[in-house]
Amino acid sequence: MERLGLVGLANAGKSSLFNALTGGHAVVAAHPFSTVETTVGVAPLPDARLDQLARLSHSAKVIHAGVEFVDIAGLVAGSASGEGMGNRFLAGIREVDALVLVLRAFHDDAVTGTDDPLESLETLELELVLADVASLETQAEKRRKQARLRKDATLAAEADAIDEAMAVLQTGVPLFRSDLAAPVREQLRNSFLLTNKPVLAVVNVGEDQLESVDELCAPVAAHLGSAGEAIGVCVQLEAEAAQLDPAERVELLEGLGLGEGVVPRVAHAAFHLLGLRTFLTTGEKESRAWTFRAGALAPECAGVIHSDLQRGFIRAEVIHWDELVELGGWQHAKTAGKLRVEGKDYAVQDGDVLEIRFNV
Ligand SMILES: Nc1nc2c(ncn2[C@@H]2O[C@H](COP(=O)(O)OP(=O)(O)OP(=O)(O)O)[C@@H](O)[C@H]2O)c(=O)[nH]1
Ligand SMILES: [Mg+2]
Repeated sequence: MERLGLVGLANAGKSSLFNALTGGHAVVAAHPFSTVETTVGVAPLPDARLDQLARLSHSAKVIHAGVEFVDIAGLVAGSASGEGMGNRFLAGIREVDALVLVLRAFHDDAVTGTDDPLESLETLELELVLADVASLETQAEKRRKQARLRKDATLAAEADAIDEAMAVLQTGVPLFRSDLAAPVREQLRNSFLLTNKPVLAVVNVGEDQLESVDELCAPVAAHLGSAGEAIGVCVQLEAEAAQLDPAERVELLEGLGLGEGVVPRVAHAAFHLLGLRTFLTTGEKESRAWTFRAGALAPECAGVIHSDLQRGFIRAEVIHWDELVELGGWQHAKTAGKLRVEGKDYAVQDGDVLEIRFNV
């Protein structure tokens, strides 16, 4: 399962965001480096489509998809060379598939550190870049030598990609914000770089800044450009809301004009950042969202439900969720001849409702 890492300077509110996302109880404290061990949790992926299907099918249970987050130790200027939690944060970041950069904007005299989100982003980028430069320095020569000894074109291409990456990193630009071509970034996969992962920024605003969220996010969004989106969240508020029961939570958030809160949007953006999609199944027993990798074919998706369904896959009956809702349910869709029959090479789409025919 792919994971996102929460990455940020000490006291940015990473653990608070983790708790808001997962309803968890990671240690939150006003002092820096309160997070020492990495904590893993699953954030539910709210899905209005699923709720509609469940009503339509009178499902006894509704099961949402989830996305995994890791709360990582905080970073300070100098982390790449071992300051603060140094290696701990580096190892934590290396193991995740995408990064959520948590940038503090809230003011609080009791909490040390900068409240300028762009400054935080620049510090973070620099530390990640320095760590990548250090790791490539040890890899470059080795890869070149291996390529020569084994007369291996793949290794030679990797060595070239390393040189290209190095040239970018040495200008202080992280790979996620560079114009390095996608195939080159793909060739760097074996180099396990920190800045070669997709990113998303969360700007952590205070309750008193709710009115100016857009202004606070703008410089971060401009800096990232097409590299990733910036979402403003009042993390502390939503972390507190996450501890309440659902009715109270909605009342609190709606009272502040936050709707269902911004955290579900973060979970969705994160899910997409990992290249993940959901297909749906619905019936009286349950309506459920299942996770698959964008581009996956029907048998692979069947295998997400159960390996037997993949092994014995015959065909899938498919309809997009909104059409199903419009037609008033599975039986109606069937009678109307609106269920498509798809075979082994059908690429499942986000929001498809499936029923798998199989035989083992
Ligand atoms: N006022 C205010 N305080 C916040 C907000 N978000 C987090 N905090 C406070 O900031 C401090 C740090 O929050 P944490 O969630 O522990 O931050 P962290 O990034 O996990 O910190 P480390 O693990 O120590 O690197 C805590 O005292 C939080 O209560 C916020 O939106 N507003
Ligand atoms: Mg923490």
